[in-house]
Amino acid sequence: MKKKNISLIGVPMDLGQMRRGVDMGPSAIRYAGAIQRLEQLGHQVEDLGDIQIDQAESVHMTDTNLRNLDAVVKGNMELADTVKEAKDKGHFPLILGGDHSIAIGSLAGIGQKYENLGVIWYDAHGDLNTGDTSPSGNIHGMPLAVSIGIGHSDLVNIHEYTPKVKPENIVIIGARSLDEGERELIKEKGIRVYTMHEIDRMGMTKVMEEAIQYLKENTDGVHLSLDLDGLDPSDAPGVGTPVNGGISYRESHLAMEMLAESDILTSAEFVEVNPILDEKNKTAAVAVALMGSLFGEKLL
Ligand code: B3U
Ligand code: MN
Ligand code: MN
Repeated sequence: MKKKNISLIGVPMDLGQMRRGVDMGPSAIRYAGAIQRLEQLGHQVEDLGDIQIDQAESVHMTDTNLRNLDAVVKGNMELADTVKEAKDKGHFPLILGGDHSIAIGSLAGIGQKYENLGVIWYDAHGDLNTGDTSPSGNIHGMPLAVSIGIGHSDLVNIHEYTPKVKPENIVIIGARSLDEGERELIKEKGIRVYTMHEIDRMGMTKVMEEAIQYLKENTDGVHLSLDLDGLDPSDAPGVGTPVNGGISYRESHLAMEMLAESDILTSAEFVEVNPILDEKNKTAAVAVALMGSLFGEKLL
């Protein structure tokens, strides 16, 4: 793969859900050796530090079904600015979460640079809820809906354009927990989804071959949004909403290696690492190992 100028951006966001600790994700991933791993592969890494996020204790609830809406909007606006600046320099933004609500800012910053941005959403969940369909009010269950232009206007209109990505340019991989409203949206918008059923049936090789070929033919840049809960909880226990029956560590490495080979990615994020729920920083270490494969590490 081509050597990249990577801009690393930490987002200690925990306001998109209710469990504390996911705000420590960026430092856990740095501690697990992310920067060294990328530099060893020959990439240039510029660590931009962390985006400022309000402390949960000082955030006041507004009168909506969206928990911590204003503070989530604020953090994502700053993230979108930083991501956009990195893209303007021709860098590869690599964003470390934080809960998955940060994908709203990531995609807002990236989306305006492409006519046809593609997105790989590697996740146990669809993250396609709105304030009306959400069972929890947690914004980390909404970022994909927001990015296709559906949801609260304060979220949808960050950087004053919408949608950030077209539904037909999205590929969801690893889904096994979808709410009713999410299923309806997937059908209505024709979003491509490889659930665990397809992964079991076709194998990860075929899934990734199809996904990569589709995105190569139809998009002009691809963002990987990797939620660690896409992996099985036995491999990635440090996440807020684990769902059994997930993608294995090995299948995930294969997926990352195939993405590296294709060299289609133009940005990526790793989210939902929660060190408080983890076993000795195992999940952050998994994230870094997967980053290695994603950025061109080979066994031989
Ligand atoms: N779909 C549920 C649960 C959930 C979504 N994303 C995560 N959990 N990590 C919701 O609350 O929207
Ligand atoms: Mn998610
Ligand atoms: Mn998830």
